[in-house]
Amino acid sequence: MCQHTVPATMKAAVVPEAGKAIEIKDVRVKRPEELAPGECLLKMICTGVCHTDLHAALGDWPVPAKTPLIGGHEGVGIIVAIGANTGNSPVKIGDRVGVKWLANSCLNCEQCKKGREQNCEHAELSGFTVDGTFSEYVVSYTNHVTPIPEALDSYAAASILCAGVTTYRAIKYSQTSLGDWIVLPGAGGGLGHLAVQYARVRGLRPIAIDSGEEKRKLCMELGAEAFIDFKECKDIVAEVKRITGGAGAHSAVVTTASSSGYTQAVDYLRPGGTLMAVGLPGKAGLEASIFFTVFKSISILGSYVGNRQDAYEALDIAARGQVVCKYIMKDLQALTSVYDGMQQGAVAGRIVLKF
Ligand code: 8ID
Ligand code: ZN
Repeated sequence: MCQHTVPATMKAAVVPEAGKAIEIKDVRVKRPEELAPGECLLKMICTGVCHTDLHAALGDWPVPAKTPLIGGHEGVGIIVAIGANTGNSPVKIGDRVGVKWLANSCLNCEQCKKGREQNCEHAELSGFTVDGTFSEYVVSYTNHVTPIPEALDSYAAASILCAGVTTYRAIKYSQTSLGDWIVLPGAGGGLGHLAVQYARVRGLRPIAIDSGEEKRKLCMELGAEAFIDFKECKDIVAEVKRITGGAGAHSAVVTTASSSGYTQAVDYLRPGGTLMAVGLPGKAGLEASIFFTVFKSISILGSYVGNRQDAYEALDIAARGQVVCKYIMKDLQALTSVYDGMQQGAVAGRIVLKF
């Protein structure tokens, strides 16, 4: 039973139609008695803002989001209700949990059983196919919400649920070993600044690529061994090779929202290197020389968020203080200006909205 009094309406940031201005308005809250089995209602504490939310609001991906849409998929809240007849819930009312991009999956298909829950054909995506975390209350799913470790405050935990999980998994599968060089285009952004830190936790040597003094300072403080300003450097390939003693890097994990972060990667990787695609420009192809991809035995891989276990592991590392999200806190009303800043590349680290 729900002890919390759930109000009739809540403030939410609504995208009325792809590409249209966001409206902050009152919308109806689903009643606890209307929750389906397996659903839970969260009273939100905060949510991070990911560049994916901006892609979704603009409609610039080949797969469209639902509209009207409440975006957001890096939120932390308290469970205030669970649908009647929910069997074997791993969480209970009062638990502090996170909502990640993968809101729900069937857990029974081949992809789910292989641990690639994010590729489940029945997957529901927070802030994309179902309403997300840019609202005071959120409906999510008991099987997929992520318990937040006690040692981690909610604001520090929020962006681990997407930016953290995603970079944690991408680096885990980047085919790198202790002491390897890893290039991180987009390192000053939300995903990138966590990638620098997860790379260090794994014993890698990060070369950060991004632009501007603020991002340089952030990346170097977080453990990058070198920083390349992509707007100033005339020859990024030569610079990566110089830093790595001539041979090039072992891996590149690209988290830029534009395709430009991808273009030099095959050229600055050493033979046997791995290009891990993470950033999601909607329309660009991957321009890689077939000849040198073969000749240098390059692996090109894609990495898409993470499963429930990745979320647990990424949060656990953060709870032990090894990875720290650098964020600025704002109100939900600031979302449009946050998107403007993101589009200009002016956000170093993350913005977290509090409720
Ligand atoms: O599962 C996934 N693969 C996943 C999960 C979450 C997010 C993918 N994403 C995608 C987002 O949809 C987006 O396309 O990753 C991308 C980055 O998300 P973000 O970190 O939330 O975006 P940001 O904070 O704006 O950071 C992007 C950084 O890239 C830099 C910018 O300056 C910014 O700091 N950048 C750009 I744009 N072009 C660059 C370039 N050519 C560049 N850095 C280096 N070289
Ligand atoms: Zn995201």
